[in-house]
Amino acid sequence: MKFMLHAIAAGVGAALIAPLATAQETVVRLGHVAPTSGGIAHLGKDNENGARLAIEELNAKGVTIGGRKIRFELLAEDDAADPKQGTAAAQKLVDSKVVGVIGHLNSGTSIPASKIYSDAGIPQISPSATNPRFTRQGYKTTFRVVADDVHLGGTLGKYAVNQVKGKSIAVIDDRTAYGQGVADEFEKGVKGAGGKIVGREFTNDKATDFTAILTSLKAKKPDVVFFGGMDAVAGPMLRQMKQLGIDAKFMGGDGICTGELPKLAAGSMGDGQVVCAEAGGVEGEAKKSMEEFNTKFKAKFNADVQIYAPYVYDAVNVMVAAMQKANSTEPAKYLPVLAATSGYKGVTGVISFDEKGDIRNGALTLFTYKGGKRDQIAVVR
Ligand code: ABU
Repeated sequence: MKFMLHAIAAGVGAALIAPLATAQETVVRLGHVAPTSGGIAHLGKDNENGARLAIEELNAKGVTIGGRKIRFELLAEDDAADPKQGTAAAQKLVDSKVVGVIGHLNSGTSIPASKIYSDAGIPQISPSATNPRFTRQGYKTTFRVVADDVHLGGTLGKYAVNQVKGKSIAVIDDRTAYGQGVADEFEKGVKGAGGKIVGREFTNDKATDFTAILTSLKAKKPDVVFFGGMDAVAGPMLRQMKQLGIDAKFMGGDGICTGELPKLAAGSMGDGQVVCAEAGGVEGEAKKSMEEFNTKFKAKFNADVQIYAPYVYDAVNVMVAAMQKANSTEPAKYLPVLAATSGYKGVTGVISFDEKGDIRNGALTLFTYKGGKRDQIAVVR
């Protein structure tokens, strides 16, 4: 009788009546935004799959908040890494009444979208946007679970001078919020460590021909070339460096530090030639949970993690943990609890947010590539 009343109250026809347990579930929508089309679609899909895995597990486990059984629904949007499409996707999610957003992947989309989420009071956690501006706009709704470009670029700049022993360092960026920002921080790090920048060039995030800028840099005889940008551009750039006979180490931030880079470089990367950094990482005992995640991810999606899927997975879970602690899925109620997150143990390490919404004590993992695979050098803080 209870079952029938519930179904009738819900206005559901008899033929469509679902079992009581399902009928009593409350659907709570979470948004995810990343570029699932365009040059870095492989990274967008990697991020989106991290969110899908987290939500599937939460629904399978069963989450009760405020006395209601919750079924999380993922609204996944493609922003094509384009700032305008990023704000359109953000507005669409707000209009769809999501209670939280994981994303966007890029700094260039996360930053403009953050105003829309802030105006709507909706918490946003980026798993991968590293431009420092993202969390420095004074918005209470903006969080990230990775280190920023000040840390990333600065560390790589010092590393280029002190460990790689670069004597003449060239810098290229793709003029995006991320690429230009991380290249600027790298340059500061090089200079701070007493190193010399012999040239600075730029391209864009859709370019495929770098002959002019590489020829100009070749004349300056760089022993290190740093690229601020993403793997889809770095791969062809490495190929053209080889064709032009530029025998230099190639460095970059997290945007190039992906599983896909060797394929994109199509056999033109020497072992140990590339040095890059993921804007997070785990060491010691904590590596086990990351490895377990990677195995689970591969079994489910028949694909290796590219880079940020586990950070997306943690971002979803840290958001839901705040809802559980606040005993509410209402953004206004769980937002202060999310902001106070401290010591949350995720697969990517311990997550605590500072007053800006940045991760405290964020790690970096330096990698090179050997035999076409990422090879960890060190985790640094
Ligand atoms: N952090 C690299 C990729 C995303 C971005 O910040 O644009």
